[in-house]
Amino acid sequence: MNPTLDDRVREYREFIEAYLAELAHRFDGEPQKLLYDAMDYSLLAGGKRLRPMLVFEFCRQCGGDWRKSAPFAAALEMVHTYSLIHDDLPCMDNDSYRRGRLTNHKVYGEGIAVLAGDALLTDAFGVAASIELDVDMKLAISVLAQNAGSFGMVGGQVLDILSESRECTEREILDIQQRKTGALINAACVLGVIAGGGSEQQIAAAAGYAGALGLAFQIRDDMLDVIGDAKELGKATGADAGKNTFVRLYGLEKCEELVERYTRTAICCLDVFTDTEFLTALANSLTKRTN
Ligand code: GRG
Repeated sequence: MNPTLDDRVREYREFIEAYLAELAHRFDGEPQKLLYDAMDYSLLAGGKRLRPMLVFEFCRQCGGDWRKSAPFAAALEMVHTYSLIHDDLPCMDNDSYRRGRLTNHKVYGEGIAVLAGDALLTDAFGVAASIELDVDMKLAISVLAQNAGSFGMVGGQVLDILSESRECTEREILDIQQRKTGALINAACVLGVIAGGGSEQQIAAAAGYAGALGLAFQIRDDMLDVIGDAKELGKATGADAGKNTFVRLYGLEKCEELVERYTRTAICCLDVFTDTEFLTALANSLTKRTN
């Protein structure tokens, strides 16, 4: 990215970190403090904050005050963090490290980790509803619910579990990953447009960008499980060996080509926006990401 774009990434990241940290202290006096500690342990552990950045930038592209879209950005990061906590549980992937630190259940135990995930998911809707913009809230809540729930991310996780013992077809893997990873990226882009008061045409364009970007992002994720560095990733590598990944389906070389191709497709969807430099550079930067 060029220096101006780096500055914007830094600005977005600093803003969402401060916003999440402020949310974290709202209930300091409550007796269920342990639950808040567990939620904050994972929510404030960093991460790329890709989904908040997409909310902010799409809001800005539609002429909105991006800072005011923070409740949507935070809600998405809360849903995303819940999914990571649950995904790491012994009954799911049974992982020990995430975002460079011990997984939630390793520190707080399984019961509290499940509940921390539940609370992050539920509280996310309350945070989203606190937005002080004149938005179509019915549409916004349904976008968040559809992408996070049975039709989206959780549905994708179920399809993944159901296909564990067999080799999936290309269509099946695409479907699983569009739900598991793509759905929240879709929610981020579309909620950004909604926050910015964008048109239906802009919602469709944001969804197109998100669909292709989500696939490029997941293919790169599968590659990093093979070629990445655990320290840089903040989690174990090789965890997906034998699973239905894009690397198993296509091999590393074709995966690299596909990341480039889906990234180009994503960028082509941006025509309806006037200033596409940041979203273009963001998509391009993800093709070579190492964490
Ligand atoms: C209710 C048990 C239960 C599960 C909920 C866990 C779950 C449903 C779905 C799993 C979804 C999942 C973890 C998909 C993987 C998505 C993905 C690529 C995550 C990594 O995202 P990054 O790289 O992470 O943006 P950071 O840490 O940078 O935010």
